[in-house]
Amino acid sequence: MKYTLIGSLTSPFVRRIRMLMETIPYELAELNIYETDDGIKLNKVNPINQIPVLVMGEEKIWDSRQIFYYLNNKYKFQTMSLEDENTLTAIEGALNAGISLFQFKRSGISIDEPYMIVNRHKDRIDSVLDYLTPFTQTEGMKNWNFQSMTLYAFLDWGQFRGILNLDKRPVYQQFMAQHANREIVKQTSIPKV
Ligand SMILES: N[C@@H](CCC(=O)N[C@@H](CS)C(=O)NCC(=O)O)C(=O)O
Repeated sequence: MKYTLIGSLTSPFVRRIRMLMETIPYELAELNIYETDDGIKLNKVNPINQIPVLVMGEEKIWDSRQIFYYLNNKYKFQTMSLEDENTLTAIEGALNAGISLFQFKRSGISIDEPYMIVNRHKDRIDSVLDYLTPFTQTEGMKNWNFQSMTLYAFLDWGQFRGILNLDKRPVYQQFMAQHANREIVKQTSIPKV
């Protein structure tokens, strides 16, 4: 099967799929949706206009969690308990909140003002980080699976975009340090320019 992954080098949703596909050959079709008109091109392959998109011949998958289920079913990376599904949903909730905050910033809307929507997103991120601290301290530290890939992609991107400050969250700093030297983490690192 020939895979093309449409995505950017900064997107955390794309990065978790690149990490998942460490041992699967694919071509990365790079887009820059925020700084160029690549979003217009993306519309033609994904009406939701979001990345990643996995293309397999005529078939496409428009959502990173769907891509995970498809590939996991085929390559049997890991089993998923209900608890694992909830962990993934929690991290994605925080990640979506972070992306909204980033989009506010890019739209010139201050995220330092006490707007209700801004506070909802910030509170969600804090709530998820509080909830996931025991997971991060134990399983997250030990296992490199789709949950930890997603968490790593979120934390790294959140700091890169100035959305997250982990100074008061040593467990998350340890988690980052624990996985930072993995080859795939280094290969998919966010370009700093
Ligand atoms: N549920 C989607 C979310 C993907 C997503 O939010 N991607 C961001 C980039 S990190 C995006 O394409 N944003 C552009 C937009 O929403 O306009 C998934 O898991 O694939």
